[in-house]
Amino acid sequence: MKKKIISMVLTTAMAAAMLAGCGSSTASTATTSTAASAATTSTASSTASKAASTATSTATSTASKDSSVVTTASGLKIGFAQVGAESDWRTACTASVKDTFSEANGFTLLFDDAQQKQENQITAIRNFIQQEVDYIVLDPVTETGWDTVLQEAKDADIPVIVVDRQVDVSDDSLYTCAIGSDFKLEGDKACAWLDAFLTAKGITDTVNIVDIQGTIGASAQIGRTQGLEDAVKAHSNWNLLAETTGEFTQAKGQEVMESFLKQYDNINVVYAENDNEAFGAIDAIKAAGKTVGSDIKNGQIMVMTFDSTKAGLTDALDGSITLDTECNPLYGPKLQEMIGQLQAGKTLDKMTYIDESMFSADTSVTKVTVSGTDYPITALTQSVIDSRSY
Ligand code: GYE
Repeated sequence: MKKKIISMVLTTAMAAAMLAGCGSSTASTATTSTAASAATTSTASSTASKAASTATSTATSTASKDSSVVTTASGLKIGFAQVGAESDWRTACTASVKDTFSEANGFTLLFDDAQQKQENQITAIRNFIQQEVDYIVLDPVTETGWDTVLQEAKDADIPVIVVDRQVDVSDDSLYTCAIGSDFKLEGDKACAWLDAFLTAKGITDTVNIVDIQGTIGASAQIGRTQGLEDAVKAHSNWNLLAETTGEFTQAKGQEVMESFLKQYDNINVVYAENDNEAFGAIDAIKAAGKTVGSDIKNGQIMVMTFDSTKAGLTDALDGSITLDTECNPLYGPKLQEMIGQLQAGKTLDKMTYIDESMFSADTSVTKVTVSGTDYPITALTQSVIDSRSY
């Protein structure tokens, strides 16, 4: 499935560095990005219903650099309902969670790979409830359809932490707290970059765009697609030719791109909603005898994408991908920190968004501005890629 073999197993030193980052502002070894950390947006507050009262763990509290209290919370049984193994991003996310909640760190982790099927995740959560886990961590395939099973978890008094993607439930007390990406912002930033890039290159003619969407109904798809659709509405020369899901996989991304290329001979920009779809799209473009790259005036097809895995950034360095908007999968240490805080009876923000960067080897745009905030574009070099752990 993967285009390139990349090391998903974190080295001991890297894992140690990540764990040492708990409670401080860095959970990633990447110099240009923080993983699950700094930028937090609070919409409401919550506490874990049973966390403080049933602290079966060895709750070792230490003061972190920013003087918040960090509890290691080892000794707990954690159920993790993972989406699947559809992408390099997902593999890195799984590795981060498994490394953090390892036996060596004193945890029992019940891990379930749902193969991108919500019904499998619902079954997994019911199994976690039966096994009386201390916490359920849910990375939901899609946003809707969680009310019943989350009510069951609540009735069993098991706190649920939603990670990466979000849930859309009628009663937000059905989960304790959430941490993830602001996917609409990712889409907005990518489109602000496209706007600035076209301006920098003096391109005012019609720009024909195709969108290879993620799994329909997943937060990552909803936000990224919405960002593009909003930008298309705001630009009279942006023409969205087609939108089709590539289900966040390389194989489906390739298939969708092949079909787009058969239907349209005027594609200028491919907006792939993750790296793996971009890899598939690049293969399809090359197989059709066309070239990928940023010179759209001269017939190249430009590929923009999301995730910024090492494999994605490697393609971005050679110009096959022109922009890669980061989405950071290293959630393990941050989840451990959050659980530790819940164990200590702390109140956590209901929603925490993580900070994310953007990467391009093309330096004609150095920053974009979205809703009054500036976001720098990191000029991609081999050392930027080498400094990343996924
Ligand atoms: O972009 C994609 C993965 O939910 C952010 O899911 C995640 C997305 C990520 O399959 O590669």
